[in-house]
Amino acid sequence: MADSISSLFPSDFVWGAATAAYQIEGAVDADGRGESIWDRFSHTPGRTLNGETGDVACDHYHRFREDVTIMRDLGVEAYRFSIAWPRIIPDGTGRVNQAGLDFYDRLVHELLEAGITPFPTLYHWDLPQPLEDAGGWPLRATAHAFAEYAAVVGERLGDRVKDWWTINEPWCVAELGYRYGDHAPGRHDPHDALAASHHVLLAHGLGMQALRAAIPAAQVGIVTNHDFRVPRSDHVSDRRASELGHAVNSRWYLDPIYLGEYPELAVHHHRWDQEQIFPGDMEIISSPVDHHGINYYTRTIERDEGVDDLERPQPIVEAALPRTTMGWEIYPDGLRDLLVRLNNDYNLPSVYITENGAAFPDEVIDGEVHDSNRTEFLQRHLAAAAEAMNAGVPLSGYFVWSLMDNFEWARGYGQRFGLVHVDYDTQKRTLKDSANWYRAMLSGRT
Ligand code: IFM
Repeated sequence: MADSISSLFPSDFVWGAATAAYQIEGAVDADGRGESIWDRFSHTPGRTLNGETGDVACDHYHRFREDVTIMRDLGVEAYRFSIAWPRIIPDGTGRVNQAGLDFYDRLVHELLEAGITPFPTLYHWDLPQPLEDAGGWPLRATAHAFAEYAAVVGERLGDRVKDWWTINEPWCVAELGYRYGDHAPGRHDPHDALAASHHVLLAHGLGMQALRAAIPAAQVGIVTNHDFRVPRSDHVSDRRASELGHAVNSRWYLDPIYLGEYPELAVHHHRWDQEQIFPGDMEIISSPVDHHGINYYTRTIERDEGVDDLERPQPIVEAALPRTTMGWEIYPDGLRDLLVRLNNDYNLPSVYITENGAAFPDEVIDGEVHDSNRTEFLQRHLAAAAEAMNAGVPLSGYFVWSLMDNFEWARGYGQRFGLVHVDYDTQKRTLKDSANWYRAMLSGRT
């Protein structure tokens, strides 16, 4: 089975693993790092499970060499990690902290020595707290601060790093951070969420310009998250609800990038007056990306709550699929259908699946972790990805989320997504069976 999955993909397909800075690095006070919104949020009582924080996490800041060695031994070819803005520019703008840059320099060096291609993300949610104090993402100036930060990082690492992601999951930044308050900075303001979403997209566009100015050969793109929307029934009102969900969750970010405008359906739904859009913004946001990262975990079944159940036909989808410990249904077909739909709608550039994986209640027993559920999850999603590729989606690579267990944001350390188990008391890394499967699959490639 291991090598039959890899044989579904071409020989130049990129096989990777992914993490993010605040979820693994720890060392929040090391070498001049500034405070981020996640430091402030996780230290605020009641915000995260059991008050857990990323203060230590996987201590990757000090153990990155061991972690790169693990990746090399697994045969991982590419590593998607994120750079912590507060390590580089602790106040968000202005003074550059060379020691922060030095850390990523060492990491990139180690990766390249191991034959692993770095695919860094500039923003995976750890906004410098001083920028939030000044207004955060609802403020236009934050997008310009991001471009300044992108230029600094590009100039330092661009001689060795060619593949870049600007922003991870803009929906989460704007909606979880500013509308629902589940994530840092924990605000609840629909108006701010809309402003944040526009400024995050603007930051992406300005960040691309900055990276390209610093690195002529840069390949730059954005990473968006999508739960595949499925109508509960074939009833017209459910299908409408599903389209609205898709417009709010996915088109809100993809239409501006590929079509240069926000989707009217969702603009109307949000009653957004678009006052934050300045002349020229949409041209900046829609300047062509070199590649696109898609994060996929599950589906959402949409229904129109306004219609009496008795009026509708029977559901055409079963809602009782097995779930991960996140409570997310396991629905591999959604990955195929999502990729095919997005490619039809936008004629996508080179696509990477930049996150896909599952949290399960793993246990170390006699030094081993028997997570056949995770292996099966990955196999089924890879098979679905191959189907999408065969249907014409220009798929270039796949990154498992995640290389190792880590801090799952407001859900703390209870959710284990890793190929590698982390004992948070001892920092011992243990390869799970899924990691051994991934290695066997990669070694069987032709
Ligand atoms: O852990 C997160 C990651 O930071 C962003 N995408 C989803 C993952 C699982 O929730």
